Amino acid sequence: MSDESTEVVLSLDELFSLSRDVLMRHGASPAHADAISRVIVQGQRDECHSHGLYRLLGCVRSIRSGKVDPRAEPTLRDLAPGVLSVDANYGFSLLAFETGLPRLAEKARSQGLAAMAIKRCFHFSALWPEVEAIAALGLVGLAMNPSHSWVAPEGGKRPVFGTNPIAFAWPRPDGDPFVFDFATSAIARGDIELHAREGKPIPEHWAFDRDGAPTTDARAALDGAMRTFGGHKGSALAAMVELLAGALIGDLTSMESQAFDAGAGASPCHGELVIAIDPRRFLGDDAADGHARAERLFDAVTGQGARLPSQRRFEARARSERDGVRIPGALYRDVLAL
Ligand code: NDP
Ligand code: PYC
Repeated sequence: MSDESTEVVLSLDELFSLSRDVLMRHGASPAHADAISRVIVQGQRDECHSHGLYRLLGCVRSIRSGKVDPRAEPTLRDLAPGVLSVDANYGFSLLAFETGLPRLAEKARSQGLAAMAIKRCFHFSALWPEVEAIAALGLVGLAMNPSHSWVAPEGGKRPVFGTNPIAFAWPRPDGDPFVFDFATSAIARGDIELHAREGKPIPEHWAFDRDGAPTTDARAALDGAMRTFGGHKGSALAAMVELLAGALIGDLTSMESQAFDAGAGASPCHGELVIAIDPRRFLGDDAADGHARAERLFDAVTGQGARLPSQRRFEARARSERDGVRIPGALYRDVLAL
């Protein structure tokens, strides 16, 4: 079906129920179905189309591949005063994140800074819901993970890195936090997939075809190599994510995750590194001053007409909470077929 132009409007509750029903029908435990559906609803609500309802298709494909355990229960381990790990036991990542978050926050409050290694998880989601959840607790959040080796290093043409997102959130005393969340590739792979689905060309700087030539054909890009954002800078950041959220935490790099998949077509399986920082431990009685300084910085950005990252999302959120979410007709039918 190609008529992505027709749309279906659903309330956030209707979307949550739809997602939950589909996941439970495919064998997900209620805990996984809830954790996944919460994030799928958040993605669609904030009009992050590559990481909203579209992801449900990948979740079901991953379950059908037999690689994921959709009922796995995460296990939490304290590794050091400021370090914990949550083993997803080959389930999806989101329940592992929810399981570890309270302990991560507790450690950050007592140590000033704490890190959580999520291990052996199937990962399909955007990271901003996680760093926003950390900021909602008054903490600074940072998260990153590898994916599959789809991205060529700057200067090369063969895939090595994942699309390796980095997300950051800074809590603000009033209103929404300062949040950014981006792939270290020129664009998330999910966006190229959506272009392929809709038969739309992509910008030439996003990817090479399998012969190493720049391409505007989304399918050729998916068969070839994606490019990093910002040339050598994105390339170095992508490598950092492989090291911090792969080698350092004892989990797979994107090349290893791709090999582990062995052509099954499941979501990438690897680890994730999540860091929480308590500003009060750094600033003590001067915490308000630190926040005031941050606000002056944000004012200097918005005061000249530039926007803060996530502002588009927060506006979309308000719209969706009021009017419901819009789902492309073809996507809606694909989901109903599940
Ligand atoms: P985008 O390039 O769409 O956006 C990146 C960030 O930049 C967002 O925070 C966005 O805010 C902000 N931004 C965009 N335009 C502007 C602007 N003009 N001024 C200021 N800020 C701006 O994201 P990507 O395609 O790189 O990634 C999309 C999603 O894919 C991410 O959420 C990421 O987590 C997810 N992803 C997940 C992976 C995984 O392995 N799980 C792998 C790769 C990506 P806003 O949203 O408000 O526009
Ligand atoms: O869009 O690049 C992506 C992606 C990879 C894993 C989940 N999303």
